[in-house]
Amino acid sequence: MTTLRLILGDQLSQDIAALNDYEAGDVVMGAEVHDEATYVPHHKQKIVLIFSAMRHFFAELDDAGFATRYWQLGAHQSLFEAVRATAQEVGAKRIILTAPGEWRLLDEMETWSDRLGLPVEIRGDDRFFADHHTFQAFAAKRKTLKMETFYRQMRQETGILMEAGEPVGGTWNYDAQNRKALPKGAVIPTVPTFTPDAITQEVMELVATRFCDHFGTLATFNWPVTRDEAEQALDDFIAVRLPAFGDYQDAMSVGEPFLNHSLIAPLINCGLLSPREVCARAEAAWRDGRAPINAVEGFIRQILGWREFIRGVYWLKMPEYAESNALNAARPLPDFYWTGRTKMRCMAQAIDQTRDHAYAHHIQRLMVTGNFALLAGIAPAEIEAWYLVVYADAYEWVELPNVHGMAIFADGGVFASKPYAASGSYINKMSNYCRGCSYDVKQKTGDDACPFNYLYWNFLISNEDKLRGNHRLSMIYKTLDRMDQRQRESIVASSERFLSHTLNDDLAEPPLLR
Ligand code: FAD
Ligand code: DLZ
Ligand code: SF4
Repeated sequence: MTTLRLILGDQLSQDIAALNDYEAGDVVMGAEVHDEATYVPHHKQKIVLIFSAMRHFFAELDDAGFATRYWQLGAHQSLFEAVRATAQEVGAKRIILTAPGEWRLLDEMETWSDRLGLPVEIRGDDRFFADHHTFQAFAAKRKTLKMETFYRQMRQETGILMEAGEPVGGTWNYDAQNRKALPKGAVIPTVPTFTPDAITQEVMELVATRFCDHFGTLATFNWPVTRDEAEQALDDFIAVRLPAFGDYQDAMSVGEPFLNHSLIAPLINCGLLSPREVCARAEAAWRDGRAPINAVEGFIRQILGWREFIRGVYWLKMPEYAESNALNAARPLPDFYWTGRTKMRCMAQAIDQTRDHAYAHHIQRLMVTGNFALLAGIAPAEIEAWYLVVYADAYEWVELPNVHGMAIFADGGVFASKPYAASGSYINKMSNYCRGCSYDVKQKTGDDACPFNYLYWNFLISNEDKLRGNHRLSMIYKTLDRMDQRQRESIVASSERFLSHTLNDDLAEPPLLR
């Protein structure tokens, strides 16, 4: 009996559940399809990464002795069509696949068995530490969902950074040691270079032609596309950037897109690296004395804690989750999110590097582009679509809760106890962006003032009915209450002027002249 085993573009691992019991006579299939490449117009680099990694992965499967059927772009419009054609071609009697990461695709795949007239087995994705049942059980016992509580449970369950049932070093969380700005003259570590081989070059030409209207630069493509390259990227991070990862996790610096970050999210998310091996490598670096505990714990918390927790929230709350709009935000996305042409230097820096590398680190996503969207009241669907398009690591299961819940508080606080709103002083403290900015971070209102300053207070004023009752904001509202009427009026007037006029006219020079 021939079994057809489907591997999706973000399931590129030989350990994937769908391959577990592969036997002679089975066929493993993959397909580059137009529908997946365009359900949002992904950044060009993301499509190159996925298609090139898929082509390399299927070549590795061939070498390892699997029987495969691989379809390059153009053969089939959708995954369903590709599966139907392959099932007919090989005479498949059943189909096995690993559950997709996104709700829309699982919803569709659940119709496949009826439409194909064949049994379709959808297996849980055991690349994650926690299955859906574990997260549901965690959530069922609690009124509020806290990442830290879940993270501690995961530490206990996995034994990662644990000794005799206790956290190593006697503390669960070293976050307080992870908030340094970059010192003047700091030497920025380099990231390795991955030169596109013939396969990647061919895919780059395909993407440049077929998806020429998608966002992003291709000339700067530097993502690993094979398991070997992904391992090199991980080795390099552990040796070079992990030791100071904790210290500078929240720092931002002009012209420095990567700092001490790992750049592995696109690789874990598409299957080239496994979260288990990444955590094991980081823990080993601490145990061997090659990296301090604040770096290693901080890094492992992102993967074992945040990444698992965010996925748990997604599957717990979808599909209704995406529909909420707790702050009734409705403003269209400003054009400068695509062009980078704004005088706000922090925004221009984050957007320019996003265009050039399909990458921005967490604090840029949360406290710069996300914070601006929150303060300006950008409609959830518009800003979420942007995040899903522009990053090489973007898949809805991880993008949506991070944007909808963490950055713009559109879920009303499913897991964030208050909105991550901040004025320009936070960005000034954590970066050197403000020094060369056209706006003055010290001024609170007026045309020259940093827009984040007045928009921050305007946000609190305009959402007062929804936020004043939040006990974590009580001090802030007390400060607001102490402001005199003129100050409040000036904040509102500056905000109205900026949001209705300057927002779309505030054009800086084109990126090349900046
Ligand atoms: P590092 O800073 O080196 O962190 C290590 C790893 O921890 C990451 O590779 C990632 O796997 C994991 N991680 C860290 N924070 C989170 C988090 N909040 N949620 C899930 N995993 C996390 N991450 C994505 O993978 N895809 C997304 O589409 C995505 N969208 C985001 C949108 C917003 C508004 C915010 C605030 C965060 C988003 N993140 C997303 C989380 C995080 O910003 C990225 O994982 C990280 O910037 C990727 O860069 P890195 O690999 O260098 O991470
Ligand atoms: C992201 C992506 C892209 C761009 N293209 C494909 C593709 O052609 N074929 C495929 O199997 N997968 C692709 N993917 C990844 C899927 O979109 C991903 O599996 C779903 O979004 C679920 O996470
Ligand atoms: Fe951003 Fe304001 Fe600083 Fe300019 S002054 S870089 S707009 S925070």
